[in-house]
Amino acid sequence: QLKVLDSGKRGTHAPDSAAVLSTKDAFEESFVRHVETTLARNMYNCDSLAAYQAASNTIRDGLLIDWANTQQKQTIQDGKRVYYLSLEFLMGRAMDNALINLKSRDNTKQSLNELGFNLEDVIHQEPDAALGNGGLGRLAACFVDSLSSKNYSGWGYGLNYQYGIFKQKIIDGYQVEVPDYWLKYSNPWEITRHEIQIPVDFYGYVYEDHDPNTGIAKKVWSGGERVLAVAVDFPIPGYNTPNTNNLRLWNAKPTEEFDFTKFNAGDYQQSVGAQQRAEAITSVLYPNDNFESGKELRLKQQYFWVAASLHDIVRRFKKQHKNNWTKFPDQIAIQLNDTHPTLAVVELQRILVDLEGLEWEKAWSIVTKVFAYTNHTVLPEALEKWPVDVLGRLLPRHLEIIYDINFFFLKEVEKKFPGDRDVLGKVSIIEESTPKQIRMASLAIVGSHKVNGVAELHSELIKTTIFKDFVKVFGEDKFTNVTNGVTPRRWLRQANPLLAELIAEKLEDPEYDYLTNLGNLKKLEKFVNDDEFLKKWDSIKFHNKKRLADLVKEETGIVLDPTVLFDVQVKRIHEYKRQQLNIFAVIYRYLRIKQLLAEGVSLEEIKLKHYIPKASIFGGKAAPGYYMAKTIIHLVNKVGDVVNNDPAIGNLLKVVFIPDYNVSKAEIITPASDLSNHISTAGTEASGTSNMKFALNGGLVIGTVDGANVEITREIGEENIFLFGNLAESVEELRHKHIYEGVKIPAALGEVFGAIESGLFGNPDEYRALVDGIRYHGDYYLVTDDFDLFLQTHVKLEKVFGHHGGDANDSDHLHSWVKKSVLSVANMGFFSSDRAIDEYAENIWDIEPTNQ
Ligand code: CJB
Repeated sequence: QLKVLDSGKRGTHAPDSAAVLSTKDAFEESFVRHVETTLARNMYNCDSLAAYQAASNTIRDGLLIDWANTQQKQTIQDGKRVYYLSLEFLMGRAMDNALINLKSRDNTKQSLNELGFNLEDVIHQEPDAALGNGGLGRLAACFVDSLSSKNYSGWGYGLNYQYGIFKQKIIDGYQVEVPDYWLKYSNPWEITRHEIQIPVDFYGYVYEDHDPNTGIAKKVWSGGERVLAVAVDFPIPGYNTPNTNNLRLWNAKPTEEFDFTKFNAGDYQQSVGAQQRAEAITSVLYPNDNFESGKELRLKQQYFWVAASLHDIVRRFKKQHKNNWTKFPDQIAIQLNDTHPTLAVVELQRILVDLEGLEWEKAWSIVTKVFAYTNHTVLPEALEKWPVDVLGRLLPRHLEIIYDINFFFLKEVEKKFPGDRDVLGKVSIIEESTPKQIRMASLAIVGSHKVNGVAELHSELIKTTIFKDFVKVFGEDKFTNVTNGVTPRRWLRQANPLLAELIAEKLEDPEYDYLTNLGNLKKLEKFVNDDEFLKKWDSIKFHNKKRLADLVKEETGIVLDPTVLFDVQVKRIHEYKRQQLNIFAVIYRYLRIKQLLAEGVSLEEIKLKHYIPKASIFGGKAAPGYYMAKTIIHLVNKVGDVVNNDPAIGNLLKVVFIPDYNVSKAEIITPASDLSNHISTAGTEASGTSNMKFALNGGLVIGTVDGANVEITREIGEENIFLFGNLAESVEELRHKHIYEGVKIPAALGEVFGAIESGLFGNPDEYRALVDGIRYHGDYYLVTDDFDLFLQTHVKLEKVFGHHGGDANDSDHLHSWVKKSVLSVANMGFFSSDRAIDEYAENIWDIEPTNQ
């Protein structure tokens, strides 16, 4: 089968994607063919949606050629491959990204023009693939892009949810969730592999049997419910390389068995019940970020996904290497993206011991060489635990194996710390609570050879807090750091084409090679005193701000003046991310402006002496069950209603909540920000990745000393970022103080609370929990401790921004703010996800790029 390439006619196929995508004739011919055959329409009856479908099918044809060649090449080279297991892949739109990576954007744009379409309109027809909640899922999407772009052999494995993250509507200032049925039209980017169907079992029971040949006892898992996992593949093109990896997502389908007893008894509804239950497994993404709700269906999703993925991996291995199990860790690395796929550890042990007949120790030594685990949070509410009885009912054999893993592990710990009950209790995979629970992070650590955090500060924190007892047991070396990164293809070239072009020109890099060598950005530093360059840079920001103002107008009706400071906070809404701190500061600003006006100070004078004009722009979804986050959204919207409709304020202040923040909107918002907020309570944001995207697009950052802000500061220089707030090491003490001495409300914040309680933003009862949580319940996220520091930092940074007024000749603004913007971009090379993937490859996976 591997000889296909030189086996006569069977080996004749297009050499690469270029065949369909590099000339206008080829593109147009394929486009028309797809309109007429795939879509069964004609060119006279072809709207933008049909044009999108025909264009994407054409691009897909090209991608599939590269994809097939890549798979064949990787099989022949037979090198080690990494599998990235993630319950979320927040991919966004595929078309523009594919065109950029295949370097076919210009040709496609021209071809579409000739056919009477506009590329931008066509691109906008595509729904976002929103199979993720936020940072964790978007990181996975950046990582698969980098795996392909850096020529690694690396697949993603996940679930193909029918409903991705809900769409957010804002009605009367409240978040309303609407289902995201993203597969309304057929999805041209997915290829269903009907031939790859893997049975996955649940429930049932375990009995002991004896091997008829050896007489050795073995465990058999039997009975229960069977569901089929059907593979759906998404080709992932690399940038400027034919290397095209695979993202394989699973669909759950019923087996063909059908309950005829019930059917014959006339209960048709009941007889299809099992079928419906099967499909429910992959129907919806759980909409929580940094929170585990512990629902049984979620556990079912996890096992369904890891069982299908592992059987697929093992099947592929056996095809090439038979039962040569010692080779398994030389061929395969599996990365656990958070604890969600931790059952994979147990499942591989089960496959090797129960199905392949390996001895426990031998199997376990293979398992621990294969897996590595990434931790993304220290928040206790996000750490996964499953009640023993729930897991035992769903997966009886797995529960036994977990107990065995724990038994052997604790025996080793006991040897190292004889008689130390305390350590044993702390590292045990089983928490002796009522009910007993399985600690998934502990299982992931025990089953992996490396554990990493996602930014330096976070990786240090996990070693000294949540995992400190494991450091005692395994030593420091098992714990490492890989700072996150973002793909510059999407987050610079695609989101900000004008800036990407200016950079290419300055770097004398017409092929945009810097997009895979992001360190080259450093060369921008030498233009930092070139006024012409600074003006051009600033005019691109202005253009991007107009683009965002258009979006805001369309979505909310609010008119933004693009000359004012755009102050942005877009991310999931969470108390620890502290959107409340931001909106409280906005309220304070409004109250002060009103007061100055009341004292007879004119708007012009306020602008010159007190506050520069600005727009505070918010966006982000709250988990549907997260009351406090929803309250914050409501407050932002109500503050917007008051401020934006106050004729006395003019353009001095606007407050906007952009509904339904998603990847596509982020591509418009990110390049348009002057300033973005990354203001989590120190020690709570593991890394953050939007901070990287904003800085890479020339937006300055206001942030706490948290997550990747620390490394961004190191790279770009502390004079180019606005840091404030208490440090992670003070957090514990401040929380104690709040509890034992009471919370002290700073005067400015007191005024804000007063305004809220006066009913200025509607019924104050609506905000009671938010305000009282700070005033009476310990202010867990330290809003009171950082509020004045936040205000002071604003005074400082707004001086630097100056009275820009959109005037490209404002030399103060140019030589202060814009210069910082350039220096920030010039030093962001480190935060490419290519660098992150290279670090994983070298330090964790032990894989090399493939030959192209
Ligand atoms: N993260 O998005 C999530 N969801 C979780 O449940 C846990 C963590 C985020 O992961 C990102 C990627 O590593 C981090 O940048 C971010 O700080 C973290 O909150």
